[in-house]
Amino acid sequence: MNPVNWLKTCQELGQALLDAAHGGQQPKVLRTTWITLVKIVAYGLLVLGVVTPLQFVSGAEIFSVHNGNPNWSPVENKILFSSNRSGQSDIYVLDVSTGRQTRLTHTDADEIHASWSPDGKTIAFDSGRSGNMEIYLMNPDGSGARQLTFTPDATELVPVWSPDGKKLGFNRHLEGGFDIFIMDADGGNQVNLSNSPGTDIIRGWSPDGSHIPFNSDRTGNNEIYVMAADGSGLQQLTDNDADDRIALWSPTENAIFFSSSMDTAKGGRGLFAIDVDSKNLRKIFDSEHQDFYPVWSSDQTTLAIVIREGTSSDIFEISKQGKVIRNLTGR
Ligand SMILES: [Ca+2]
Ligand SMILES: [Ca+2]
Ligand SMILES: [Ca+2]
Repeated sequence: MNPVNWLKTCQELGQALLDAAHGGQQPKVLRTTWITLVKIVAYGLLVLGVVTPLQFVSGAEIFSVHNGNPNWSPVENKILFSSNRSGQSDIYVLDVSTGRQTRLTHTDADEIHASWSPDGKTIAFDSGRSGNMEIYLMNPDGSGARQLTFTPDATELVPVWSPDGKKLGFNRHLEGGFDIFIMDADGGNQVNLSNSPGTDIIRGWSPDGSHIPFNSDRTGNNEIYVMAADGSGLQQLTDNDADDRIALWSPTENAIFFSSSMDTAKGGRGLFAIDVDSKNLRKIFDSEHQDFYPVWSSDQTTLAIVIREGTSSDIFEISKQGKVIRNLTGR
């Protein structure tokens, strides 16, 4: 590979990494590439005498345990999430009432994002078990996995169910970035909805299924957008220099909740809500750390969020008023 192509590949993988990195884990192939790049840079600093050998060795610990990517069941008090506690990423389910955590996938590959079907009877998830990230379905106990996408040359991430349970939205990495696709729940009729330069990422649908909120860096900076579920009627909601991503529609108001680096107390990331019609913006939550993933509970009374502190992350339950209730995944 010539240096120009190598650099381009690194840039694409770096972008893919950023878009996978929202408080969860990165696909193993991306993480491996990222670690290799970090090692090359670290070795250069070591040779130049900028870092000591001890600092060089401890750099291996920069990827520690992440619990992230929560998805609250629409019908039960249970949260799907991903964790790399076994050495690579798997899907777990947390019973919020008892605190019991159960591992659902048992592969050497990464499973990162999972989503309950509206009736709670099927889980959609992404996995690298075929050698490349694809979209799968499984039963709520982790049995009966079936593959929906078959693209050895493309990365698919973050399957999310439409509210009627008939469609799945997901992100597919094509030349130049991720695009938002929808398909039937059996994998048929795959359509590219965003079809734009840059990276577009879906995390969920509007509660009535008519619209899709998403983030896109098509202007050169991540902003929050909304489009109709057929891809028409594109509307840009945020316009700022901050990194805005992880757009999730509130079930209780006509507003999109998201994570942003704008106007945060300690220069990290906070959670915000923007009204779809008026574009009025308000801050929901701002810890001293990096805050991601404002996911509503099934009874719409609390939220599960991800707080990343340093190099690890956990899932916390917070009140609607932005008060931390408890750490759901911390030991
Ligand atoms: Ca795994
Ligand atoms: Ca694929
Ligand atoms: Ca922005």
